[in-house]
Amino acid sequence: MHQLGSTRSSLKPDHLLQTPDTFIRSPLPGAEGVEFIIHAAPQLGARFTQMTAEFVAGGELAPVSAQRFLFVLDGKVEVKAEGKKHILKPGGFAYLPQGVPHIVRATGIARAAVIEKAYEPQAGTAAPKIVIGDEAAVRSTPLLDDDGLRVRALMPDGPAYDFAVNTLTYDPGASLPMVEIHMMEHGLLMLEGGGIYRLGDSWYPVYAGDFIWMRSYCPQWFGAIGKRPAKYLIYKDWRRHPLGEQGA
Ligand code: UGY
Ligand code: MN
Repeated sequence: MHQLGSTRSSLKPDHLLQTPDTFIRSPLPGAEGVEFIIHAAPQLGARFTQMTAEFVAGGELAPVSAQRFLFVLDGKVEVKAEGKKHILKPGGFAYLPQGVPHIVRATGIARAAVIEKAYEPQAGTAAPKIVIGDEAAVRSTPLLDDDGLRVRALMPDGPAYDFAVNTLTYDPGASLPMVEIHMMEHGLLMLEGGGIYRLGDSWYPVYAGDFIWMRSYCPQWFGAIGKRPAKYLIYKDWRRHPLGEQGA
């Protein structure tokens, strides 16, 4: 249906709200049977890429020179690495360190969030390891003692890992306890429910399916509204000195 030029999507210097009505699909070299919605990329000002990969049966991602994180949204995706095969269902996730050869292939129609980031090595830390998991099996912790806002950390929390991916689940009416302003940038995919997101000096209604990019220091706050919990998947760069490796 024609929206006569209106959309909830908004691009500002410190954030992007990208709603499904504005998604454009594109192919990428070497990926067969996959279309990509490229949400965040260096062309936007981001230091990582975040895409939604839409697979037909047998669709396969191309190799990448960066670290890769995968979170299955629909269908089944097979990940082969280090001689093992893993089948990921919705909520299943995989972290593939930079330089680890792997195959990501859908066994039927499937969708997955894909995050890629160049690894920032840190002298004296062990190399990161492959992670395979299921979001539902990850123990949640309340954010700052608020039982209405639960965080699940999908990446290990060691110095080897230079980014985090978490899910945040808000009961209706729960909110971030403060307006955050921080150095880390975010890529965020709304998975369930909705609410109001403050980004910079703007307040937006947001729903499942929306994508948000927040530049470093973008003021941010979220409150969940509705009859069911709101949940999002959120990436942030993490555990690295802003001026690059120090003390080497
Ligand atoms: O981890 C975070 O910075 C997270 N609390 N930010 C957010 O939800 N916008
Ligand atoms: Mn934040």
